[in-house]
Amino acid sequence: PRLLKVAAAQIGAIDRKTPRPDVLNRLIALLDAAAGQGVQFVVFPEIAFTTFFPRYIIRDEVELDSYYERESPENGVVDSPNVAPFFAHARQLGIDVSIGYAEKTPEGIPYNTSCYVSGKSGNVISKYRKVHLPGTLEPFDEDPHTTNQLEKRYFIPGDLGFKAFRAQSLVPRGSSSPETSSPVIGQLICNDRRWSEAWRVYGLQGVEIMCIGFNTTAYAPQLWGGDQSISRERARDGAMFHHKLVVQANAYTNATYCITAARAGWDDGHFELIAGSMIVDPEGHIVAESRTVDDELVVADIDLDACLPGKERTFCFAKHRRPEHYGMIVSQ
Ligand code: CDT
Repeated sequence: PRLLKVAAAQIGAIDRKTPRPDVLNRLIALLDAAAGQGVQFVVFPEIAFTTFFPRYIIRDEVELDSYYERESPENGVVDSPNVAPFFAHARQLGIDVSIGYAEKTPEGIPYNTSCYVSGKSGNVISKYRKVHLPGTLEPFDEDPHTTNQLEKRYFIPGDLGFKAFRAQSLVPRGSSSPETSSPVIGQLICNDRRWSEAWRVYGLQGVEIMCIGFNTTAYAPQLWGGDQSISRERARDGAMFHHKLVVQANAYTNATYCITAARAGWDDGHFELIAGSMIVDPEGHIVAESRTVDDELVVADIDLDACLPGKERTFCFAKHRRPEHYGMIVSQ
């Protein structure tokens, strides 16, 4: 067996005006809770250090710029005082983390990004920039209570593709050879999880743990299509159903574990985000999930070797895939 203890760190409500140090302290408290339980790796949500700002039309450039992070040229880690103590703490505890943030490159290009940082070295081992940006460029209206989804306005689509990597800093218990026993990791961000093409590209690279942070609006009929008169309860249930459906199904068809971490709860008292932080096994079963919409750590012991039956039998790509018939997927 290749045993690891892993966690999803769910983060509850963050308002537009919540002070940044408050969020930082909550993230650090979740790291401490993880260390207390012997967790080796924690997945945090998409845009974890602030509220989910793409829901607002923000015309004040200073406020807008305050949501983006710049990276240190030395080791790729975000070095702003609002963020750096998080990475320093993870390193102190020796915990690997995957966490999302709004990135601004030195050239000023904005991406919705997630980095994987080693708890041993404190270095960024890999980085992913969200490919599938949902929503619209223009707001539906200027009503401050309207849930907009303006990611196409505030980010450009990621340019790094879907690059799996072996996290050699994450060594299964009892193993002495990180080169062969450490997990193959993939990262997706929120809306990406609805696109099976993205999962398959990771599946083809032998992914064993898919990490997905998300902010999923519970009630936004103008975004989710279909029934415009849907009740809040039915909309919330539907959003949760589709979240679980895509994660469980794609974990199964790619024979991989998946750790999903939600930004959840009621931001500003009226923007509701679903919870649904969970750890899903390579057969598609949920092995642990959140019970609240608040800050919460979801922990599980996993055995990476549980990916083998799916990869060697039902979904042995070398034996059963028929790529000669899949051309339309990349030509259109
Ligand atoms: N953050 C994010 O990507 N949220 C989207 C909402 C989609 S709106 C149609 C999601 O897929 O959960």
